[in-house]
Amino acid sequence: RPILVFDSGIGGLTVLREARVLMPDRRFVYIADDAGFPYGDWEEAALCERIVELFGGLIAKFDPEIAIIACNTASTLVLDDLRRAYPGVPFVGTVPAIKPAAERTSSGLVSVLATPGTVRRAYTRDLIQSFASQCHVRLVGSQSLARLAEAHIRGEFVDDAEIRQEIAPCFYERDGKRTDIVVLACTHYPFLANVFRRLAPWPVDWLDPAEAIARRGLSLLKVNGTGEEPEHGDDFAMFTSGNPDFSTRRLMQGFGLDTNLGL
Ligand code: DGN
Repeated sequence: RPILVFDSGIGGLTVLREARVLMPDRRFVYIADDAGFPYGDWEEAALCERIVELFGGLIAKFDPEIAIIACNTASTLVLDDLRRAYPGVPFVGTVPAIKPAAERTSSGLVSVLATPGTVRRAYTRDLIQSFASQCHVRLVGSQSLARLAEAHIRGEFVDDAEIRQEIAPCFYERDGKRTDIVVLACTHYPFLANVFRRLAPWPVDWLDPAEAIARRGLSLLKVNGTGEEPEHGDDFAMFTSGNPDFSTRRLMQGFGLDTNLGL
């Protein structure tokens, strides 16, 4: 039974990357809901309904051992509904790494860079209240960064000025102190981490939760380390709800992925 990794686009590949390192004996099925991309602008009830319905088909088709929702915008909204609808499947969510950021910050000034959807969620506010009440947390919702990350990974030109403008609100000062941690709270953003580092007005810790998510997945497996690795080529496949254009295909092929459109 495979491990299912789900995102609205290619962002979840940043989690898949870590998951494959930690679980080399497993087969992975990567699902990109390209037809629904971007998730940041969706109305909550409609997005919830879409994802729960999509999973009905995915579970019937793949019978996954576990499912990793490698998307903050989806996880902060639908995890409870998914668990209720499909109690036989262990779900791992990806939610903003606010708790680790609060534990790690020295200045007490943290930013959370996410999609507008994740920034709006009650779930995100609750995380701040529960785990970061002693810090100052600024939520920064970007309309365009997920799209820019997709363009960047396809090798298209991405304007530095546009990215600089999107990350600028993450950097702020108070009482002579300044932001020292920015949480990457959208799985697309680690693809741009080097660009962020280059354009940042001062160095900060860019917190990527991918490895922690993969570790959580590993902890949910019934049998760990069968000792048998799947044949190369059978170790993962990628499916999209959209219609991958040439460059997306090329990207998938670059990752050694099967561009099967059977959704
Ligand atoms: N990668 C997704 C996330 O982590 O929130 C969302 C990207 C998008 O659909 N805008």
